[in-house]
Amino acid sequence: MSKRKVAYYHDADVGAYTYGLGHPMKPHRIHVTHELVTAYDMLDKMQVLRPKRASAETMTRFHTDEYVHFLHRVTPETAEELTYGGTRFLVGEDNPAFEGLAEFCSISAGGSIGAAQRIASGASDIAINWAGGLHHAKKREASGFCYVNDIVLGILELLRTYPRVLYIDIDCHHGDGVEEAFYTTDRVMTCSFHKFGEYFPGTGTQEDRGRGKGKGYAVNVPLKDGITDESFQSVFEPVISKILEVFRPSAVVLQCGADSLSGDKLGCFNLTMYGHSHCVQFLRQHNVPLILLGGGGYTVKNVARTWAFETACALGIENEIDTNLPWNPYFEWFGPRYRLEVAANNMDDLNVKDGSLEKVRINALEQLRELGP
Ligand code: VJV
Ligand code: CA
Ligand code: ZN
Repeated sequence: MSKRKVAYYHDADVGAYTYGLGHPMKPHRIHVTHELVTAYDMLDKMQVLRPKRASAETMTRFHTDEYVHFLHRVTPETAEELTYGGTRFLVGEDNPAFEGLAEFCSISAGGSIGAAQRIASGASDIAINWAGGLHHAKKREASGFCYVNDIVLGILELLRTYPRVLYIDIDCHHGDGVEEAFYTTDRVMTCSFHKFGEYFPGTGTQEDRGRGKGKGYAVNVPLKDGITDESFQSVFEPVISKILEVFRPSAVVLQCGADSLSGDKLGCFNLTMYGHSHCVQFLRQHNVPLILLGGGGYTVKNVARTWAFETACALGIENEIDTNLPWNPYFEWFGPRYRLEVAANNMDDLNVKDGSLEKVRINALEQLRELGP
């Protein structure tokens, strides 16, 4: 398999930000991922770049001036007042006003915008930003641990060069912020795979397909608990193949949310590291300019393992990776097995029990057939 030029966006400070005690979202996982990528000697095989931090003005390409101004001004002390008692901009415990919030957002967004520029200029074939993928952020409001929508900003950057961009989201949650941003355009197709049914954010049925010119260009694949590698692949491959055929994207953005892995603290799927990474391998094979982003993922060790392995997949060296972890600063923490693996568990796959997976696949393919060639 031919080699790809891979750009890896990383800011050494990103792991130091914290959402607060007990909050499931831990930016530290990016730092642990980076330590594994380093220990596996991948850095000298890629273009390692520190993202230029996104300015407030850049953020307003998607967000309102008022909201961006708020993000740059708010502190833990002024949050109550500036959110009008938690009714505007930040609502509830999911999105605390933590110290360094605006800087954290500028690193995450800067990485995704940089990745888009790097791809569009042709300097790289694949660009990676594990600090990105914050798909719930809305135009005028934070949501689900996400404040600035780095994905929307990255796609807007790609649209300066490319006629059509495909967005794929394998995070366990629905990619609602990205879907909403491009709901009425036929230049961006969004496709989210997610748990649906009494689960955050509650959107993403197969009836939601886009509006106006965008009708048919939002694809939703609602799933149930316990989906395995085999089941996931049986819907991912045909749906994505059909999209590549009918939409012919000039570039692809893949949100690699790792809460779809088995054993995630918030997720409820049963994917192994290999099932998750298969999505990366599948798109790399198709030889289309590709951006890999992070997203959810709440069992930190498994997130780091999987994103490190997916970095190897981008480089095409996954077969040379020793599944016994090399020495690294977190080695002891990866015990008792010290391995690069995320195993499945014995939970039921509710998607196959009642034939719902087959229905969902047929439905999605039918929607895409209508776009024709
Ligand atoms: O389900 C919700 C919303 C509530 C209100 C707020 N409480 C805390 C939880 C229920 C209805 N929010 C989800 C948000 C999930 C975001 C996923 C983000 C991504 O992976 O898609 C992309 C990065 C939710 N699930 C679990 C929690 N919130 C949660 C939040 C906490 C927490 C424990 C669980 C916030 C603070 C603390 N503990 C201390
Ligand atoms: Ca998703
Ligand atoms: Zn998620």
